[in-house]
This record gives sequence, C-alpha cells and structure tokens, in this order.
Amino acid sequence: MVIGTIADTLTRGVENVTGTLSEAFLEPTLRLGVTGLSRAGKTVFITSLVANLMDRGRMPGLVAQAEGRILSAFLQPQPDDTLPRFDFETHLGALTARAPHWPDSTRAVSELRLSLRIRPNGLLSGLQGPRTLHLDIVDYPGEWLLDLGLMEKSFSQWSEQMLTRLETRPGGPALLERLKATDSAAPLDEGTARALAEAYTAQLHEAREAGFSDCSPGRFLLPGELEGSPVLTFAPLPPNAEAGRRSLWREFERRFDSYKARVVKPFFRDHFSRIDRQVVLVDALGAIHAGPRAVEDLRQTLTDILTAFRPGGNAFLSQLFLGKRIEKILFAATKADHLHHLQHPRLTAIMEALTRDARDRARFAGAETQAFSIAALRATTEQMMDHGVQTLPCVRGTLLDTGRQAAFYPGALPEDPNHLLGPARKGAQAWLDGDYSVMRFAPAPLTLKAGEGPPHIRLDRAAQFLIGDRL
Ligand SMILES: Nc1nc2c(ncn2[C@@H]2O[C@H](COP(=O)(O)OP(=O)(O)OP(=O)(O)O)[C@@H](O)[C@H]2O)c(=O)[nH]1
Ligand SMILES: [Mg+2]
Repeated sequence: MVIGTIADTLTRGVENVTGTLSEAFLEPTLRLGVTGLSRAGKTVFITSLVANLMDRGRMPGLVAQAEGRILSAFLQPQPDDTLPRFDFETHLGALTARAPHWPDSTRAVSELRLSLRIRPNGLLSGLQGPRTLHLDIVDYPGEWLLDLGLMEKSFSQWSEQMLTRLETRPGGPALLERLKATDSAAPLDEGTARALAEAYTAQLHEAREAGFSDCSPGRFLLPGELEGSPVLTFAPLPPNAEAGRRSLWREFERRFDSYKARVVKPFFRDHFSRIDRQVVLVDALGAIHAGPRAVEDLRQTLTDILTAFRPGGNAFLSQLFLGKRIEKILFAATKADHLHHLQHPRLTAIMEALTRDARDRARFAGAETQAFSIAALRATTEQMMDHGVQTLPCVRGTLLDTGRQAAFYPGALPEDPNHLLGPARKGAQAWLDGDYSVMRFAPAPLTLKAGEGPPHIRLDRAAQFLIGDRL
C-alpha cells in the first residue's frame, strides 16, 4: 500500500518533469506576426498559408516538405484566452465556395495556432522521434504600428504634425479651417467634441480612399469595440495658451494621453513584443495604380511602421523588448497574380526600393530581412496577347465588378524602381509614362486534388524564409 503510493507519486513526479520538459524543450512555439495596412491582403495570406501548410502539395519550396519531413499539420486551440481566434474556416469557406468570394474585411487582432509534426533531419534524425512545432499566427492591422510614433509625442506636438498634414490631404484644408476656428479654450462640450472627432475620422477615411497610407491614429479607422468611446473622441487642435482646466483643448490632451496609455501601450506590450518572425504585406500595385503621391506616402508610411522593428531607437519599445528581438522580417508585395510573371522581378525591385531605408535600419537591429512578390491566392492565369506589332504579357481572370472574363495588361513596370520612386519623392502629380491600372479579380473557382492547398505564387518560398529554419 505504502509502496504503491510512493511509486505513484514517483511516476507522477516523472510525468510532471517530462510534461514540463516537453513544453519547454521539445515543443517549441514560434510566433509569426502578419501585418499590413488595410486591404493589404492579411486575411487571404493567413488563410492560404494555413491551408497550404495543412495540404502541402503546392509547397515544394518549403525544404522540410520537399524532404518529406513534415508529417502532419493541424489546428489547435490557441494559447491566448483573451484574443479572438482567426476565423480560418469561414475565410477558407469564402475562398473555396462554389461561387468563391474574398473574405470580409477584418477589424482587429486575431490569432491561430497551427501545430506541425516534424521528423528531425541531420545527425539527430536517427535518435529522435518526431517533434512538434507550434506556429502561433497573429493577424494585426499595420495601422496600429503607426501609433508607436504617438508614444513619444505630446498632444501639441502631435497636433502640429497632423495640422500640417491636413494642408495637402483631400478634405484637409476645409477641416483645418474648422479646427482653427474652434474655440478650444471654451469649456468642453461633448457635442462639439464628438462632431470634431467625427469630422477628423471622416477625413482620415477620405485620405485612405484616395490612397494615402498613414491615416493614424490607427484606431480611428479601425475602432473595433472602442467605437464612440472617449479615447477615440478627440482631434488635433492648434496651440491655445488660454486653454485652462476643463477646456476642450485640455480634455482632448487628456484623451490623447489616455489613447496612448490605454490603447497603444497594451497592444505593444501584450502582442507586438512577443513576436518572433514578422511578415509585412504591402499592396504596392494598388499604390502605383493610385499614383505618385500614394507611392511616396506608402514609402514614408513603411519607414514609419518599420521603426517599430528597431526597438533600440525607441525608449518605450526597448523597455518592452528587453533585448529580445524579431529575428526575421519578410516584406511581401501582395497580389502579384495581377502581373504576368515576366514582371514579378520588377515588382520585387520596387518593393525592395520602397523599404530600403527601413530595411537598412532593421538590419542594423540584427533582423534578417527579405523582399518577395507573392500572391497568397492566385486568381488569374497568364496569357500572351498580340497587340498590333507587340505581344503583351497579360493575365486573365474574372472581373469582380462584372463577373466577366477578361485578359488584362497592367502596363509595364519600369526596370529601375527609381523611375517610379524618384518622381513620387519629388511630388509628381501623375506618372509620366502613362498609367498603371489594376483590375479587381474575383477568386477563381477551385477544384483541388487531395493533398493540394489553394493555388498561390511563392507562398512556399515565403514560408521557407519565415519558418524553414525551425522545421
Ligand atoms: N488577385 C488577388 N487579390 C488579392 C490577393 N490577396 C488579397 N487580394 C485582394 O485584396 C483584398 C483584401 O484582402 P484581405 O486579405 O481581406 O486584406 P486585409 O489586409 O485582411 O484587409 P483588412 O482586413 O480590411 O485590413 C481582397 O478582398 C482581394 O480583393 C491575392 O493573392 N490575389
Ligand atoms: Mg483582414
């Protein structure tokens, strides 16, 4: 009896030890952040990546898969109880329906855990059984990274910057007049406060529609459950020396500080600082289509976003990271299926040039970076079309607006990315050498063979860069 109990305790002790061991050593976790500005392609990327990791027939570029070492991949309950789950099934359902459609826009952070069973390679392969890697994928809006810039600003510094920005933004000058005319020393009136915040938010939306990328504060465009709350009910105001306690100015200042403390800080603390690997998705083609100003704005915004990946340069972040860092960052130009593959190297070169400043700095912080052109879900097929004396490399697909099939030539991207970025930097209003158009294609109906994920372009190479070394 006594011996039995002792033995029991002993085995349980051993079980406990192995339990802890397997969690700490044998089942490592890798946290992959997926971000990008709104409509960059985050949801489609995660959905297709997960589907293609579960059915790996189209993933030859993932070395562990080519070596036959990935035994299985399966979804598990995610480890964070307070984060919404990434709704993989609904999004995949949309893309693979008989009449496929793009998934709905998502508005907040979400997470999914995919676990991979892997046979080790190299020296240990004969000695060890299969091991498990948990891949925690976190989807969050790139706009939230822009808020990092607020952390080091006071309300008056931020206001000054925003008011200057309004001068050149669509709908900006009128709003600027209104803000200047506001008596900000008057006691706070919630109606006025709300009207100003709404006008400011409307202007951010207008700028976003016109192709501008930096439309921060991030939650004004993506409020989620904070919609209508005081932390989102403020707007930039010109300096006012007369503004005393309880004035509109002071209250907006207080709300701005509260936005930093209650919204921005928790996101960086609870989510961002725990990321190991990062994908930044960029709709470079969309910006090129929108014109030089949108391209220049995208370049600047990317530079701003990427300061978040250089914790050394920011006191608030260094404190959070405590020496830990993001190990790899992939910059991916999405929706490359809008171009014939002959043009893909040019798109990649543009992507590289767009992130050059930022990449140099990130590299400085020790992260490995790479630029790719990808399509998470290929919606087109390629076609060479005779056009008078030339043959043009086109793509063919179903147009989203009309449902009709069309072949389409988006215009030749320049071989030297500076032919786009140069004029954009100098403030050109339109492209000199004609236009670049982008059609919106509907996802193509799929007939997938067993073991095949959705069709893509270079998603396997992207996965190899991001997680290949851990498989
Ligand atoms: N042709 C093509 N279009 C794509 C691809 N990925 C995304 N798109 C298009 O881009 C749109 C936005 O994609 P999402 O994945 O929803 O983008 P998101 O970044 O999650 O957008 P928000 O949730 O609104 O921030 C889609 O509705 C498609 O029209 C792709 O691989 N190929
Ligand atoms: Mg989304």
